[in-house]
Amino acid sequence: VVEGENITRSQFPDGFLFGAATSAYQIEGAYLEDGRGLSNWDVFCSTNGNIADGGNGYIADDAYHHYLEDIEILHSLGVDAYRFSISWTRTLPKGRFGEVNPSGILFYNNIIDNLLLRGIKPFVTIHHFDYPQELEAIYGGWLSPLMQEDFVYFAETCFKNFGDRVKYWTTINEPNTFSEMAYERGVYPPGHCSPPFGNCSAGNSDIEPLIAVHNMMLAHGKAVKVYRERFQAKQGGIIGITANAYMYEPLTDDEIGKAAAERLLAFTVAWVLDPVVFGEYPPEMQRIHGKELPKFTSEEKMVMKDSVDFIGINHYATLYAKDCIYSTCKCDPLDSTCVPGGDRPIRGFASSVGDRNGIPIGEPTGMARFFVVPRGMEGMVDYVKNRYHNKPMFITENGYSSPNNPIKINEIKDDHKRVEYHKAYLSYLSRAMNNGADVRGYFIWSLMDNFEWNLGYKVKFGLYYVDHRTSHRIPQLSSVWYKDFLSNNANAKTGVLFNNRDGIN
Ligand code: GBH
Repeated sequence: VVEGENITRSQFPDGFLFGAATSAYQIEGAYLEDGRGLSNWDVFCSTNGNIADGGNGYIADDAYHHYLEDIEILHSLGVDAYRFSISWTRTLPKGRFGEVNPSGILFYNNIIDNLLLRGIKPFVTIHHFDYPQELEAIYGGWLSPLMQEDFVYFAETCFKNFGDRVKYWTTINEPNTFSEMAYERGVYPPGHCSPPFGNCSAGNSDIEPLIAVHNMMLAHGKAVKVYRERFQAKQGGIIGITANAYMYEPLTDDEIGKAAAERLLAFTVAWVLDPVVFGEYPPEMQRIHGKELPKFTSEEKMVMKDSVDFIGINHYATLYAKDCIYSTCKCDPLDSTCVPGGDRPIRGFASSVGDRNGIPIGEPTGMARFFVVPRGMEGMVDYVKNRYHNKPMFITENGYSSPNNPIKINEIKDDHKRVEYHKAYLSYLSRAMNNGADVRGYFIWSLMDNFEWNLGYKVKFGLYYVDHRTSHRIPQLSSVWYKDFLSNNANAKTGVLFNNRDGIN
């Protein structure tokens, strides 16, 4: 890719935050230590077959014991900010049905204080997919409206304990992803699914994903209300939400194709962003869903409307949108990039596919469907800019997963493709900003390889490789590049082969 060859930090405005991101369950480990409670993921991982290679987050990157080292690494990279999440079960082991765990509070205080000592701004996700199993057992997690109060209590606990020093909050990471994976595909806990996905023991309707998002939306809105009424003036921070945001391009260059792409964007990105800006679900969804889409009462609308100071965008890849109104969306069983079920209302009668006439939309990566399409960054930022009147945005995740193909083993050792990816995506981000998009920061997913949910440790996004025998963090070429980029020395040689990872064949 030549697209990003000349990108430098100086092309971004002063005060723009460059950072790296992680989440609690994916890195911390120490799942039984110091009073932490069991989470939905701990339990889900204990059932054979749920996670690739029988993986789990019980030790993960052992960041619970290595956080000081991680902060030194962040400092050596020269990042402005670190995006991490708070483990709900470490701070409130039984949600609002138990005590606050002092060791959990201490752990995050230590992280925050040490980051600040190193001049790194904490950028905190309150909830990133993991919650107390207690809440799943008592009333079925996000399917219950009661979960809203649990989240508000958790968020309040965070504001109260950490808000004097944390100036950037996001409430919930990717409600759209969690809903799809947990209640439609059945691959995240609690493993509910709906046809045509899998043969789950529980769940079986297209309604569950809609209900889960509805409860997450209201939980967000109510937590932001608490922040604004009781903390924001005193603490002076800003608060937002983060959406998973694939860009969709029309599979066919006609009106039908364009409409399919618009529908897919509305049914994924706007599904969770329209409510926090306009106080309502996208008109596109309201039209198609008729009565099954939950509604906000007029009081709830007031809570939801303008409930973000900024929009967080997790953007990795672009797919084609295939119309399923005028043509059938049945998948070729050999096409691993086609998402079946596009002919259902919940996906807006559109399916997302990775190729056109057998030609992939971009280079494949280690993660299925994460094709490298740098222009998609500009497309997504423009979409959010136009739809939401240029609300301030942060790119809260953008990252490249190494191909996990033994034939390409050299690429795993020398991640120059990750470097090319970031340069190219950053140059399209800079183009969007030159055209007026108000983007305030950019976080690389991820600081280090970590527990990639249902995919276990198979897929690696890290600037650092983690040797799980020793928990050593080993720099990749991309970490050298990022450091040079951040010190505005982007022309520094990044062609050196970093070949110091033994144990990989
Ligand atoms: C983000 O999700 C998450 O916020 C983060 O925790 C995660 O580590 C990161 O991206 C990388 O994936 O092969 O069918 O199991 C992005 C959206 C949705 C992408 C689920 C991967 C798995 C598809 N993710 N998808 S599958």
